[in-house]
Amino acid sequence: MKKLLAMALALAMTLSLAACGGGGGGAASSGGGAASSGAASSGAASSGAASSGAASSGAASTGGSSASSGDLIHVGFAQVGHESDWRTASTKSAQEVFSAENGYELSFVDADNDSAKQLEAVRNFIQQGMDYIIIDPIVETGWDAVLTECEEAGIPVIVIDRTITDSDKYDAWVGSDFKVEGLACGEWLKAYAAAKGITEINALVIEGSTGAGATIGRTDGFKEIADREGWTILDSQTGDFTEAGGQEVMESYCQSYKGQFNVVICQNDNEAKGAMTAMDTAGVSYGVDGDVIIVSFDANKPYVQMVCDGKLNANFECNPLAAPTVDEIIKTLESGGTPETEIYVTESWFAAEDNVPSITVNGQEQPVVHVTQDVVDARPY
Ligand code: GYE
Repeated sequence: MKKLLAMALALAMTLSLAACGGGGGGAASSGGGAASSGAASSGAASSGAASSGAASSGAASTGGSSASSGDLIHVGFAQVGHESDWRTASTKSAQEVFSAENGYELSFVDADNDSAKQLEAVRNFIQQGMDYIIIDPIVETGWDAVLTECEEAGIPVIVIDRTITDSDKYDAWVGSDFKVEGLACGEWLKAYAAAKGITEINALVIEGSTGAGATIGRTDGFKEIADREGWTILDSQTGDFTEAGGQEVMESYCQSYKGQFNVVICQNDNEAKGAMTAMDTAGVSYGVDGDVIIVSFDANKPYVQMVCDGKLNANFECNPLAAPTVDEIIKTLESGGTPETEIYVTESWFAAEDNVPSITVNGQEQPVVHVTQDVVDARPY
């Protein structure tokens, strides 16, 4: 029996060692399941069960047609923009779920990270008499007037992803607890540094877009742990959630803080990619074998692969697949029911090494997934 166990262990180790080297294959099934279940937030889970169906056209089609095309439910979606891989996954999921095949007609507007354009899109949706309006708010504030107009027009509003803090005139919100993501990042870093014998943290933060709920929550959460632990945050500047922004900020950090930093916190995957390019150019090594610990948020598949390959030390998931839950909310409203007003999507934390198996966030123990190729292969986006 013991021998069998040892053999199984050896096999598992071989598989997990070989795993991130590429290929991976479908042999080992351990680990894969852990990828999408996971600890993070409370509330209802929205897994990535997006149904298939023809994706409607890409960017910026406000759809001039009236809301009454047959029996289809006409939904207007005012999306943030197309700044990141996360955003692409969010848009794709919405286009798949709100398809004609599923009983919807989708009017999709890409607001190109421009708040004025996003407000105008919502006002156009009101004019067009949409049945439902979905908003992923670029910034947290400035919403009460237009949401009042939606209310007066009798159009239910569902907010996804980023939060609105200056109005409660919407029917439901589906998204992530961004502060928990920031706290998780801090708690993981604390445990990781302890495991590695690192006693001093000098961190650089590349923030997301200014005023966005995701930026505010991640910044506050990480800072709370940094303050508690007495870490130094050398600087914190916006990279606007883009690869180019991350690269630009990191280039200037590499000059200003040469030799002074040992941690880089990127508030999304695309910024992390840009930061890596800047560090490559500046001759700064990072990741599992490097001098600098680099972490990211979002955990899109290519970036979980980077964790697997040891280029990123950790990645804190933000699940972009809200659309299936919005579909459920609309069905509830259609049948005269009252949906839950706040629904948190399920998220996991991913690390390149297995030295921090779990962390405690807000008094709740949560697993940290050690990334193998199977974990990467099981990622839904
Ligand atoms: O992290 C980033 C995107 O609002 C949570 O926006 C979202 C953020 C996500 O551009 O990649």
